Amino acid sequence: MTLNDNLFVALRGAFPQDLDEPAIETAGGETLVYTWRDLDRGSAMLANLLASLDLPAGARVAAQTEKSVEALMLYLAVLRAGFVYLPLNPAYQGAEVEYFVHDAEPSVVVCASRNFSWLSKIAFKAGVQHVFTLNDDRSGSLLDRAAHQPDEHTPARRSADDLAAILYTSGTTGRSKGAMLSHGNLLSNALTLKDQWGWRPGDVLVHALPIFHVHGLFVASHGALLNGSRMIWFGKFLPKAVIDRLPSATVFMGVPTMYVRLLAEAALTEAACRGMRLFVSGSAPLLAETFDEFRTRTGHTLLERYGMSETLMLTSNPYDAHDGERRGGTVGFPLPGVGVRVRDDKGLVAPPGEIGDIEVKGPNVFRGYWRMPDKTKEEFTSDGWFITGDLGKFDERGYVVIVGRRKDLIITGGYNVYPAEVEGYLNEMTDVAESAVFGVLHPDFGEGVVAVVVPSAGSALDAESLIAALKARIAGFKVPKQLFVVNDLPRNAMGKVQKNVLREQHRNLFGA
Ligand code: MLC
Ligand code: AMP
Repeated sequence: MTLNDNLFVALRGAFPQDLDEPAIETAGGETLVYTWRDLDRGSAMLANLLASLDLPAGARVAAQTEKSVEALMLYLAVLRAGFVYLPLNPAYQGAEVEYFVHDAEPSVVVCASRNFSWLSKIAFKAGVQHVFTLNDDRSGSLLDRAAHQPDEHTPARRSADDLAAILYTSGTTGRSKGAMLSHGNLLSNALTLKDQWGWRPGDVLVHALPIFHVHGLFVASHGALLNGSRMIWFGKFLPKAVIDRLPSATVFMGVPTMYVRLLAEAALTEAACRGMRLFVSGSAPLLAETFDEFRTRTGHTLLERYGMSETLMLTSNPYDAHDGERRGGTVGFPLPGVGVRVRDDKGLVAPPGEIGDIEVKGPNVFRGYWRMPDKTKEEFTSDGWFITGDLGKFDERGYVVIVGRRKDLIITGGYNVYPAEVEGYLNEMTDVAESAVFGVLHPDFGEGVVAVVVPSAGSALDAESLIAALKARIAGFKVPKQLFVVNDLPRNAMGKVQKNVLREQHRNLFGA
C-alpha cells in the first residue's frame, strides 16, 4: 500500500486472507452476515455499474439513503471507481436537498424509494443524469441494475490529491459549504488513528453511528476496514440492543448523546463491558459528569477526540497509559503529523493556558470548499493554517481544551445546526418580522435548539404552528425544541441581537 493511492486499494488490502470470514453482521433487527467477499463483490458490481454510466471524470455521486451495508458498499464502490462520494442526511427535506444538488451538480443521485417522486424531480431539473433507489431492505433500482454487472473490478488509479468525497458543513452566514476531502486526507488520517488507537487482530467494532458524517463514515468504518475487523452494524442507535452486543465486541464509537443514553440503561455495567477495549467519544463536547459516570459504571475511561469535516481528526486523548492519562474536559494531544496551534487576538501563538483560535495544518486538512475559492481563502491564515472556528487552549501538560466557538453554531446530539439557516426559514414565514435561534444546555442532546420569534406589526403568531411549519420544511434535528413568540429581541448599542442574553434567559429551559 502507498499513501499515494486510491483509498479503496488500502482498505481492500486490509481484508483478511480468508474472504469468507464475516465482515459485517447486522443487529437491532434482522440479522444478516456479510462476508469480506460480499463487500468485495458488492462494491465491484456497483463500481462496474457506475463505470458503465459514462460519467465525466470527477463526477459526484450523491447518496441520501438510510443506513445499510449496501449503502456502505456504494461508498466503497464510488471510491473504487474513482468518483466523488457525497453523503446526505436522510432527514433532509426538499429545500435542503435542492441546495446540495444545485451546488454539487452530481451526475448520480441515490435515494430511498419513498423519496423518489420529489427527489427525482429536483435532481432531473438540476440536470442529474441518473437517479437510482436504494432501501435498507436490499431493494431498489441500484441493486437491481448492479446485479447484472461483473463482480470483479480493477480500482481506478487515484493519487493522494484526488477528491474522494465532499461533505457539506457550516454555513454560518447561510450557505452550506462542501468540504472537499482527498484520498490522501482520508487515508493518512485513517492510518494515524489505526496506530494511535491500537487497532489489533480480533477487534470487533459496534457501529451505531450514521454513515453520512465524518464520525461514522470515516473514523468508524475506515478504522474497522483498515484493520480487517468485523463490524456489528446497527441501522439506528438502540441503546439496549447496543449494550446486548458489547460482550461480543471490543470497540465502540459514539457522540456524547449516545453515552448519555447508554448510561440511562441499567444494563450498562462493568460486566457488560468486560470484553471491551476502547470507547471513543467525539463530535460534540463531552460533559465531565458523563465522563466520570461512565468510568464509575463500566470501569472504562472514555477516550475523547476532536475533529471536523474539514480536517478529519486533529487531536486525541492517549490510548496507551504510557503516553498519558485520558483527561476529561480535554480533547487530548495533536495527532502525530498534525499541527495544532492556538493564536490570540493579536495573531500571536498563545502560551499554554491562554485562550485563542484553534488552527490546524497537516495531511488531514481538506482541499478547500467546493467552488468557493474566496471562502476557502478566508478560512486559512496567510501562512497556510486552517482556522477551525473553535476557541481553545493548551493546558499545562499539552492537552487541548476546547472552550467555545467563534462560529455561531449549535451542536445538538452531534449534529450541527446553523442558527442563521433556521432563522432564514423562520423569517420568510408569513407574519414573522424577525427571529433569533440559539442553543441552551439539554440533558440528552447536549445543546437543544431554541427560537424566539417577533411577529410583524399587527399580527399574531402561534408557536405550535411555526414549529409544525418548520417540521414540514427542514430536517427534524434543526427544528427548535422550544419556540417563543416575543415582542422584541434584546440588542446591544450597535443593534446586534444579544444571543448571550437569550441563552442566559432560557438557561434552565430543559432542566439540564
Ligand atoms: C434526532 N433528533 C434530534 C437529533 N437526532 N434532535 C436534536 N438533535 C439530534 N441529534 C430529533 C428527531 O428529529 C426527532 O424529532 C426527535 O429528535 C427524537 O428522535 P430520536 O429517536 O430520539 O433520535 P434518534 O434517532 O435516536 O437520534 C439521536 C442520535 C442521533 C443521537 C442517535 O442524533 C445521532 O445519530 N447523532 C449522531 C450524529 C453524528 O454522527 N455526528 C457526527 C458528525 S461528524 P421528532 O420531532 O421527529 O420527534 C463531526 C466531526 C467529528 O462532528 O468530530 O466527529
Ligand atoms: P462538523 O462540521 O460536523 O464536522 O463539526 C465539527 C465541530 O464539532 C468542531 O469544529 C467542533 O466545534 C465540534 N467538535 C468535534 N469534536 C468535539 C469534541 N470532542 N469536543 C467539542 N467539540 C467537538
